[in-house]
Amino acid sequence: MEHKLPELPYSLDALMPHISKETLEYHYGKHHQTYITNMNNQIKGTKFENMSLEDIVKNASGSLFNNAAQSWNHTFYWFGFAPNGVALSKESALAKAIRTKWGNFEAFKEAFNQIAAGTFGSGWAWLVKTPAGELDLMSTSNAATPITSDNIPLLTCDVWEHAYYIDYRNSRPNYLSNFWEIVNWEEIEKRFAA
Ligand code: MN3
Repeated sequence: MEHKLPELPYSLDALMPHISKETLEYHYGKHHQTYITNMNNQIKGTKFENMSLEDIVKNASGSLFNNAAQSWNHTFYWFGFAPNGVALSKESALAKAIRTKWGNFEAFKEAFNQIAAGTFGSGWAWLVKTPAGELDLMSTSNAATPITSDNIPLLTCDVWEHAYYIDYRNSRPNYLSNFWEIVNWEEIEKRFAA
């Protein structure tokens, strides 16, 4: 089975000015595509050939794990965005869960930013739902992903330099402050309710 780069639900210039068209061209069109191409080459003729992407991530190791997990992580990242973002509905179950855990939305954002800024080198910051149904934050290194754990990912921020170097150079904090402007909370709420 050939895995394909998923079509984005918005155009390549739709996340401007927070993420440029050039970043999308490289990050989605080249980096994400390369992970998928590498994975497709690596699964040919192996037991992984007809597995879903999630099953490959959960069963592979080494280089195949890295390419498959990066394929999955990037799709999850892109689908968490909408042009100019969609606000979190204050009375939603997710908004209530955020207030239960962090007191208010600003404190949650601050805690998430700390996890994202504190991720050393390349990795991902995650808001997850734990098996107890509570919210938590995680940082993963390189390609590592919560879908190999019992936690259900809800929102992620790619903190590899390739995610922000074109737009923000070395300033991960500037990228993070713009990240919040494009989060599609309607989608994150759906993931929380699923
Ligand atoms: Mn990336």
